[in-house]
Amino acid sequence: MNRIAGKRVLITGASAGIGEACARAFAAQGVHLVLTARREERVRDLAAHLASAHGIEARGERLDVADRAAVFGFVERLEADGLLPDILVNNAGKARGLDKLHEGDVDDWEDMIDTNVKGLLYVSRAVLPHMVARDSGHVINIGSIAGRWVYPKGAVYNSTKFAVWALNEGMNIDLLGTNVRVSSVDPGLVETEFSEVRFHGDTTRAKTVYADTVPLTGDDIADAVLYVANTPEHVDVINLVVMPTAQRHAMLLHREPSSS
Ligand code: 8X3
Repeated sequence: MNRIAGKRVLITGASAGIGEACARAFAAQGVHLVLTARREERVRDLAAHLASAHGIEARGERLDVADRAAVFGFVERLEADGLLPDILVNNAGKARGLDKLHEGDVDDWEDMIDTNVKGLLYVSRAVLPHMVARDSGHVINIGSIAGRWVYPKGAVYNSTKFAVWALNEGMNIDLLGTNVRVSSVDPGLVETEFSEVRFHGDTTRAKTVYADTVPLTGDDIADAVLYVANTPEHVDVINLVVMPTAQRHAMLLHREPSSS
């Protein structure tokens, strides 16, 4: 049963990976789109393509979620244009670097904290009051298994995803008594641009992360996000952890070289 056709979803970080897969999945269900990313051309092209392919309304706009003034200005414009979302997918996020804490690059830390924590907060703070006023809406935070288990050299990225876990729980607590739902979808290993970004464009190193195993795809996570979004209003999926069959813990990944 499709309970979301005709609703509007705002997806941050929608130019690639999980965000792009979510955009395609929602569009296929007849959900109108507001797509944002720093790569403006990609979200504009994706929005135009999905609008014509699925007969939905779709807007693609440049937005850096870490830019506080831009986020609040953007949501004000959505309100003025009658485009406030019923569903918010807080997807924009990144890892930068994989280092022992005492050797870490402070610029990498700032980048992760600004996007993964402050960016998610800005977008949520701008959108949630409208959902509370309507007594309806759904925030879906893309967390990570990195927010459940700390792994070597990941302390700062882990901390940002532990923060997402806490914010997801805190938003739920603060919204008790309303019909506004808050969920997190927490992926394990997903093959996207994630590792290329983490390793500052080193594609060879990025490929080794996914070598000889079967990671999740962005589409696998989009499936989970759609499931969460499509539950009836009296159901609130608080956390949904999704991992590859080849991974059972952040530190336990099965690799098996193929014979070909
Ligand atoms: C992505 C999952 O374990 O590669 O957030 O950090 S992991």
